[in-house]
Amino acid sequence: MLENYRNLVALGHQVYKPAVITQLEQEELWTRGEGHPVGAPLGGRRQALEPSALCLLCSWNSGHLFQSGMAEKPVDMFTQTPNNEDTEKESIRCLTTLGHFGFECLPYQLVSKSMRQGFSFNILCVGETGIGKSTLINALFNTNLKDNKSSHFYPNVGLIVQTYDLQESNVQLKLTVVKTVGYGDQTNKEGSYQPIIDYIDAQFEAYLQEELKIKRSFKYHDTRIHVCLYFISPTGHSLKSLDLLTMKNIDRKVNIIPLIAKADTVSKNDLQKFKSKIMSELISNGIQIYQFPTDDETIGQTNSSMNGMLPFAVVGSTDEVKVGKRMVRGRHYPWGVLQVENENHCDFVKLQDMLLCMNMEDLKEQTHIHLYECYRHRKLQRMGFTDVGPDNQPISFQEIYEAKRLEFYDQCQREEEELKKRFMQQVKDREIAFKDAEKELQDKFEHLKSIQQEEIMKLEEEKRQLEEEMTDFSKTKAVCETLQTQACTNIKKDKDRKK
Ligand SMILES: Nc1nc2c(ncn2[C@@H]2O[C@H](COP(=O)(O)OP(=O)(O)OP(=O)(O)O)[C@@H](O)[C@H]2O)c(=O)[nH]1
Ligand SMILES: [Mg+2]
Repeated sequence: MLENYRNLVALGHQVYKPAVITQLEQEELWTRGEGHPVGAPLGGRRQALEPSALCLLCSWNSGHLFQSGMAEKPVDMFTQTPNNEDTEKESIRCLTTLGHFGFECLPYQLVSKSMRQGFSFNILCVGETGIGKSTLINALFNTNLKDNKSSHFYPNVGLIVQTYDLQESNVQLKLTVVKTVGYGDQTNKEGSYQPIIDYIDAQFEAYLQEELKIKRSFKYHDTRIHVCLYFISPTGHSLKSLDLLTMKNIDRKVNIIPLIAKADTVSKNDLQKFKSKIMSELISNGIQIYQFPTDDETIGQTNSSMNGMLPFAVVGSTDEVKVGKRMVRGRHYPWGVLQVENENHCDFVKLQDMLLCMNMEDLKEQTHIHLYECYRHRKLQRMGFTDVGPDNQPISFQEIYEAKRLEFYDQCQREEEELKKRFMQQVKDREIAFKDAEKELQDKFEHLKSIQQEEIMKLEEEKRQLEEEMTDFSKTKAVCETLQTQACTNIKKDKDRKK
């Protein structure tokens, strides 16, 4: 990748000449005339060229770019080469080329573009509360980023995201620092790594969504995590189960650089043993940590030796301490001064060099081409996208879209049929249930009706009997009344007679 900073830097101090120039030099075709340098870019990096030489170069470029026959017979647009052989011999001067030509200057265009745009870098710091995360970041970037101390009483692990615009010389850096809060403070640490995973995935997802947008923003701030500095407690024993669990769960999502924090609290001998123990534990648990790339000629050897020194034992400090006549970054103890930037005292400088000076671009590249790619691959596959069809032949996005549309249409049809069937069945079941209920009600009605009929008949019988009784009673009453009247009449007659 041309944007690779290492390439740019490497090209910045390694000057290769295109083969054609070397050939031209050998053939001593260069002539020195009165012409001035033409189109010298980048602050004079390009040295004075003869017009005819430039013209030849132009022709050579044209021949390669457009496949024209011009290369065979270069046209000198600037000077006329004298025909007289003697004059030519006299005027021919051998020049060594001193600078860059044509496309060789491409990296400088990229450098100036990158300088204009600035760089961005995103760091995740995972470590227990108060382990020295903020101090180390401040020391690494030689700044004082505002940060508050966290409490040890958070119920869950959280993350704090802070973005800073830094400038060193004329290089601008947008630095995003994500730090854990409350990490390792809970009694139940089982899900402590989950917020970290969620955050990393969310940044991948945001990038993917931006990539899939029709109208993408070219000023998008990429927040994907480029490196995770994992702060290991300086116990001198071994990794804690939380360290293993977290690293195991995030190692396929982020470049992990393990650090032994507050390494000044461990003795030199213990530190060496601790480092070996940590590495063997990481290997036996199948945890992948970031390896500095060794395939680059310029930095491969240094990176390879640094890989053997992981995990870096770091000491952080924001204090300046006087050592002799110099002020150095360090920590002052009753027994002396620990110099943070002294390689005999700790691995701070190694970390700074590896992280910022030599491998920042590789970390970003690994994040983009491996870690993000894995996320993207899984996500798109889960969404049903694929690069090859069922017959293992390459398949276009359009074809996948069509196939998906048809599949979706079929699925909708199937589901509609299924729903219809289910609905009909439910209607039938309900109908049967209603009919059963209706029949039951009808039977009940008939039963009640018959009971009622019987009751009516009984009551009518009783009424008839009562009416008979009433009739009898009336008759008896009438007889009684008649008899009573007769008796009264007789008594009255007797009385009258007696008188
Ligand atoms: N001995 C020693 N102390 C350190 C080191 N780095 C930081 N400290 C001290 O440890 C304390 C906590 O440091 P911080 O950098 O605030 O730790 P932190 O991890 O950011 O803490 P939180 O953000 O609150 O979780 C401070 O008093 C630092 O001076 C170190 O390398 N060695
Ligand atoms: Mg802090």
